Amino acid sequence: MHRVDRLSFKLALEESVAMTKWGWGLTLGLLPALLPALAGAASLQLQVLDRDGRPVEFAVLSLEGAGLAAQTTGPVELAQVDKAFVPPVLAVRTGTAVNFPNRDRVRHHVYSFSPAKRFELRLYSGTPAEPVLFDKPGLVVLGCNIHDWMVGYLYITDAPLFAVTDALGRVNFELPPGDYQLGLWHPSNPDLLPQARGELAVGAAGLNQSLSLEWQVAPLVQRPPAPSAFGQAFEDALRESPQ
Ligand SMILES: [Cu+2]
Repeated sequence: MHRVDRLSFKLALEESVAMTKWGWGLTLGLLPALLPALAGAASLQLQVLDRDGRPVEFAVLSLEGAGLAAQTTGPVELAQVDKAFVPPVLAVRTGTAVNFPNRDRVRHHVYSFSPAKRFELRLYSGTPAEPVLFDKPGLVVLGCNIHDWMVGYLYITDAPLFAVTDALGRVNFELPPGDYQLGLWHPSNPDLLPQARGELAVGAAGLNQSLSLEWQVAPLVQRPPAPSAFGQAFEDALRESPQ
């Protein structure tokens, strides 16, 4: 009895795999017709390096130019994990709502005093019921009232295309060949201001370009400062005192 059941289950499974394969073939065949805008897309690969040639992670690269359709952003989140903002840099389009889930067992109190968005999420656990709407372009620096060392950056942009560099300092855009104005922002930028990086001519064969910053970039760190001797003695005294 058991064996028969298993056999029929296996047959059903094989049938569904075959269906999936067939389904894929059909989908792939239809894709070019459904996405005419991407038919002539070229690949633009950019890599950001610092003065010493080290890859720069968490740089925001943005592109503007005629014929670029604005990319849509779905629901977005910027979490708190191990008492740090994750990711430490998030780029979103103007008008995006962002959730700030707290994945720690301690509570956080997230705030910003930046002109692009002043807000405060009072001491909380879990995910606040309402996301925060970022309706003006600009930079929003995030902090936590409880953990002074936590710092995060929300880069809000009107640019139709943008991306944040990975650990190798790289981003990759698929876009129609053309001329584009490139913008670059990173928390190490002087005065936290974005930089215009000139025009890029992307041909049908695509473009692979590296961009060098004129300064050194240290990795972003969100960790409590090492306790001083006094601080440590204070902590120890707290731990030993009867509650
Ligand atoms: Cu906190």
